[in-house]
Amino acid sequence: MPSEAKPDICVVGLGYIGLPTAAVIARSGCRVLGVDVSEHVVKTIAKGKIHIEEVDLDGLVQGVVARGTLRTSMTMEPSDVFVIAVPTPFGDNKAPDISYVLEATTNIAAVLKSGDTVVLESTSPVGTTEKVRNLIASLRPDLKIPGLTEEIPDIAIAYCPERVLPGRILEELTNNDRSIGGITPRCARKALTFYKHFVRGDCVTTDARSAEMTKLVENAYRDVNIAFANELSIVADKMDLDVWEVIRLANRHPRVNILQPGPGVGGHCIAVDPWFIVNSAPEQTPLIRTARGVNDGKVDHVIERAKQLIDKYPAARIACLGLAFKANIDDFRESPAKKVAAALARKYSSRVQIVEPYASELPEEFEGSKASLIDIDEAIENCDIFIPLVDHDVFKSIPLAERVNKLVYDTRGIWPDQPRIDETPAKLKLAS
Ligand code: SAJ
Repeated sequence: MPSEAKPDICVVGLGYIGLPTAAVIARSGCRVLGVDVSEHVVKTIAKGKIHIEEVDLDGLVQGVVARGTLRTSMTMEPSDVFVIAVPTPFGDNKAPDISYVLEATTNIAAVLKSGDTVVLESTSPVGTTEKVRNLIASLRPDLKIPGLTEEIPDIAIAYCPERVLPGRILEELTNNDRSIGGITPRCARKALTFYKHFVRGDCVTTDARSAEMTKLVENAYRDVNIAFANELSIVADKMDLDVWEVIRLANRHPRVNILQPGPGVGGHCIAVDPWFIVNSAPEQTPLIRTARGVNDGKVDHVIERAKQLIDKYPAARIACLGLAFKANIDDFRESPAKKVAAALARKYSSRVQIVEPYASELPEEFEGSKASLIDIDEAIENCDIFIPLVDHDVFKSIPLAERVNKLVYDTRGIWPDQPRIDETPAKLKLAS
């Protein structure tokens, strides 16, 4: 590749991170090939369409595909830079599974040439980038491999985690700072040159293991802090305190910033990544492990409290507000709201109605239940008990006048002006 020319890029894995990354790189003027094992994904994107929802992604993908800077394929092709953005799930034993990373590496190794850079972006246990390096070394003995040669290596290998927030991915892909961990300092510099094509934030170089750990630490930090808020909310329930009021007041301290309790922690990152640390150092991680337990346990606590309320009013119709794993997105993966709503739908059948403006039908968890998906106006008209599970803006904006006659179990604290349940006037037409 001539030094002044834009490199050709291959992004492996076109999911929630890979597709936006491929599109943003293509927008910067590089020619990008997106590779995925799913024919549906490859064909959808080739038509300029998208298979996931993310703010402004549809227009961007349509544009770069139309311009020809983003192509897709199920097969790897030679390129200058390879970005691996495939899933790293974990099994029932909470052990990370890096087989997709190794499979992608095997396919990349087949087309690697001297001068290429390989960057792993998938959230990975510490040491994975070295495994990628070792696999390439075993498959391509003809190449001089970083860290394994005394000479100048033929290729560069680095780890650079994404840290974008769903709902703000395009903005954060360009503006967030990046940690770039090289197998060697030279590898980090090569990867940095690549990221500078499309990242406006600071790109900070380090070693691969530190960069891997940084990603895990960021999400474990958030998980532990959310667990603190969730534990406080369980304590407040026991002590009959308003946790939102307590947190609001405590956060006026200049060095206190407690996060928000909720029905649990969802999504594919924060509820998963802490286990990668626990798995690597089980004896040294009681806090991180306990935080996971607190956040997972919050779902059951919310289900139990909801049942206690519902059981007092056998004729009441119940509206569960929200299924998404967090506000203002249509992502229902590992959503605590979905778990709570589905458990209530199983128990209370057609008494339960679901309001989720981001869903066109109920997810499979509701199969066999008699719950139905209704809109918020219908819920205001017909339902007696409101259980906000997601803090979507559309729910937050419901004025007190429209919910003053409802019994509310507010798991997200979206309506601070709502009368407490025990203050709710007995004007509800409920057979109790
Ligand atoms: N949540 C609370 N209370 C809070 C904040 C969040 O209950 O005060 C819940 C949310 O409702 C949701 C879950 O936690 O169920 C996770 O939401 P989130 O907004 O905290 O994070 P994600 O999963 O959307 O994205 C995280 C981000 N990591 C951090 O903020 C440290 C993002 O920057 C990462 O790129 C992303 O994980 C990832 O891909 O790893």
